[in-house]
Amino acid sequence: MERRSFLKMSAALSAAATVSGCNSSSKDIEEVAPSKGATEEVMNWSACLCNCGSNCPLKVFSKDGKIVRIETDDTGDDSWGNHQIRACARGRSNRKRVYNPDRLLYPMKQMGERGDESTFQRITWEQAISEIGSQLKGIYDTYGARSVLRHYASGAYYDLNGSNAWQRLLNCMGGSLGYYGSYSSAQVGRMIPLIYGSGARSTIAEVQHSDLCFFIGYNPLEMRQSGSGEGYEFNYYREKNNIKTIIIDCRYSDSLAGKDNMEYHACRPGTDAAMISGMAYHLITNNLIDENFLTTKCYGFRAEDALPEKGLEALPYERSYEAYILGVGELDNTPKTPEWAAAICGVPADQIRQLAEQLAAANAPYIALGYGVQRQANGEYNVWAASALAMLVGAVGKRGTNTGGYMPNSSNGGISSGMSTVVKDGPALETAQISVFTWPDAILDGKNMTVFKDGVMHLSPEELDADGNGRLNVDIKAIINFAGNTLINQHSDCFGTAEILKQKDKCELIVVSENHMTPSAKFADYLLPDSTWLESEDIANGSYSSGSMGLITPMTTSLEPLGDCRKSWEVCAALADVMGVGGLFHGGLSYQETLEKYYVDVIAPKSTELPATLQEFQNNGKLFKKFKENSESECGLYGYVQNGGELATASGRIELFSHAVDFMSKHWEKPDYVIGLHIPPIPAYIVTWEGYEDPSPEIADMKLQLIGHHTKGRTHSSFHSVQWLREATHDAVWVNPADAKGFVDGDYVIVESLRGKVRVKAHVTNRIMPGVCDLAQGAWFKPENGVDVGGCVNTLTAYRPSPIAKANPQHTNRVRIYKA
Ligand SMILES: Nc1nc2c(c(=O)[nH]1)N[C@H]1C(S)=C(S)[C@@H](COP(=O)(O)OP(=O)(O)OC[C@H]3O[C@@H](n4cnc5c(=O)[nH]c(N)nc54)[C@H](O)[C@@H]3O)O[C@H]1N2
Ligand SMILES: Nc1nc2c(c(=O)[nH]1)N[C@H]1C(S)=C(S)[C@@H](COP(=O)(O)OP(=O)(O)OC[C@H]3O[C@@H](n4cnc5c(=O)[nH]c(N)nc54)[C@H](O)[C@@H]3O)O[C@H]1N2
Ligand SMILES: [Mo]
Repeated sequence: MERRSFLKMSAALSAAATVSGCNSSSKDIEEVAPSKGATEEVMNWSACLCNCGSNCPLKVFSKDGKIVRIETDDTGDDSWGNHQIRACARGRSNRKRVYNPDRLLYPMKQMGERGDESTFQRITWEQAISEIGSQLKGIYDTYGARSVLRHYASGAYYDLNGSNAWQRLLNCMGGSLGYYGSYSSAQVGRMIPLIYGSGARSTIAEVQHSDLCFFIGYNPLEMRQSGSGEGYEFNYYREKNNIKTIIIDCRYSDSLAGKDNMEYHACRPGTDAAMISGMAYHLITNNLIDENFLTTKCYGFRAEDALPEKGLEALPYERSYEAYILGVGELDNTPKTPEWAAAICGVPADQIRQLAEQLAAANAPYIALGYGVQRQANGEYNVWAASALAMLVGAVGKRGTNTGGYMPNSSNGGISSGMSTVVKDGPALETAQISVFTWPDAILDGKNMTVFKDGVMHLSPEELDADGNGRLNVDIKAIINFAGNTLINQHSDCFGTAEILKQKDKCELIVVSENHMTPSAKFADYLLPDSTWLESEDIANGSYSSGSMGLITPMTTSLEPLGDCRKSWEVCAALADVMGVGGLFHGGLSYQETLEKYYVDVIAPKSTELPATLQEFQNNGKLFKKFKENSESECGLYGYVQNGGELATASGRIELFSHAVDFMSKHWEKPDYVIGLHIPPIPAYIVTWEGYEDPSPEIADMKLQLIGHHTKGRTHSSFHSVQWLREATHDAVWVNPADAKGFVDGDYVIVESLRGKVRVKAHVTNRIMPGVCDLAQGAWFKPENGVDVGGCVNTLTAYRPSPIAKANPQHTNRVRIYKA
């Protein structure tokens, strides 16, 4: 598709142009969409590429180059396995998103202080490309690839365009500072390989063989909403097979609401490992454990002999998991009775016993942990504790089970997708990685970040001492932020992070590519207006959580990008030319040619049923859907448990005691905010800063624990500015009636933590347990006189990396609430 020239555009759109480069009126901006081509209504397949785990296909109907309406998938007969992938309210609101008044239309340069929207100045693409190109090249030349970060950002799940294009550009220059983990699942992603030797878990389809779903903070019906997502699939099997389901959550989630055969238990945030320890005590002392599984397949339940061939010394009983639970271990001498657990987690002791009994009685319990439970100050240990629960009852590697500490995944029809960012014949790539969450430290003092203090990984061997410690030695000097709001809104401590980003002598260059004027966009030095999904040609895959139904969508468009928006691939290709790596980046091919080649090389080979060329695939006008029947390979660790062999853990078995973690507990530095156990080598319950049990005087009047769940009204902060969705789901802090002191439902209140204050409406409801409150994450940070009137939960959250993964503890907060 031809992109119109800047001159032509600026003449046509001068009426709509504003200094800030986005429409100033509050009306939708369909009027700035150019009239073009077909006066007849046409339909193009496109997709909703937000990060909910399912790239739902969309039928985009347009006329005169403007979207007139959006429909969702209506192909197939809608029987199971041939079902329609119907988009949720967010997917259906995409017309509003494209024409939203805050849509960015022109490249802009910050002429004042970072964060100040009023001092952006509109510039040409030519200026943007030449200035960014020379500054970025200069940073590579002066500080090296390790000083450049392509920031974590999950806004657009394209195959070819988007983040892949940006990473490809950086890879042409020698790569960039890497990060491990994601804001979603950093703790679980770090822990599960330590426990199981791999990312072991089961697909959601495996629940069909289960007789008991035991979900800890797993909320599939709100966070997997697609018509072919894990939520739909779970509910299908749950209803079909009448599977008893138990959900442990501090919030009565939509996964529970109005369903039969469900049991709910309210557990305080960050205390699941205590509840599980109480269950473990009951299981052990009543001989309800799977002895054979624990002794043959697991390591560290009781004492272990030395394993010299693996370099492991003997494990004395007092270091074992059972000793910890019975109160005769090295960590403490408290038996973890259900009464002990109840006082911490809030689930009554007899309910804890009854939960243990139900689990032991089930044939194939499917235990799963939502990611919210690991987005805690002790997240790693909630993961490990939930895994321990599965081990105790032998609910691993048997049809119908999961591995406990992990959220289910999807087979996605057996077709995965996604463009490789590998550059053929490119330079060697930087290997060093920090945790996804610790980039502010790397801006302020990356040089002194270390393996043992900050969890730095993959330094070169000569940078490490004999123990394996070493320094990063470089500060971040440039940030590329494509399709992310984690610079401010989705990271912790918005006010604190803003102060770090404002220091231009620290990070010298911030480039943001966006569709909307988000809180993070305001911190750009250069703000690049991107075309939206519906204005782009690409291939969309089914993303990562679309259940058993695989999907490939030929994304075509009859729309021109609004204003002077440009697709990222073209921007990166132009930057590559300026930086002297154009040949490596594009090899002389246009975007269209690259997409055609990508289709032939990567997509077409996925199935003989796919047409040979992109053109045929697009002209067919059909989605490619492929349902995969569930098989034993979808059951996590089925091979190890049923057929034997060794896992890639230190002991070769599933670990209830980890020597690798024990090494960390001995060598890693303890941050000054840690108040409980620091990196114990078994799945113990850890008392944390700002957890239920934190006795610190500075939070003595902040009695309420605060979480921020993922709401149906947004995907993170994406869609926040879409008014339809703000009307459909109301943002408010959920408070139990027992905690609503001095205010009533609907009042404006101040929610205050040590980091700052947020002004929001209160929703007084029994759906949140007493002592806990919930402000759904993703609302946009909007400071006014030192108070965030936008209602962003991250104004309240802390930048305190978790113990092992050094990750985001954003559901661990203590606050007070009072009438505004
Ligand atoms: N509608 C919608 N869907 C989404 C997203 C979205 O923003 N909106 N985001 C997508 C992404 S990227 C991700 S990573 C996933 C996120 O999925 P999750 O991380 O699993 O979602 P959360 O809402 O953070 O947490 C899930 C549930 O855990 C509960 N919870 C929080 N802390 C605790 C705890 O300590 N113990 C227990 N037992 N329960 C707890 C919350 O009340 C919530 O109901 O969702 C994806 N899907
Ligand atoms: N307190 C708290 N904070 C959290 C969480 C939590 O549970 N609690 N959850 C965390 C999790 S799980 C995640 S995954 C992160 C998510 O954090 P992010 O990855 O920052 O996700 P979004 O907030 O959705 O921001 C995506 C941005 O991409 C933009 N975008 C969308 N499409 C395009 C495109 O085609 N081009 C360009 N250039 N831009 C586009 C959108 O406008 C949006 O501003 O948040 C984390 N933050
Ligand atoms: Mo996420």
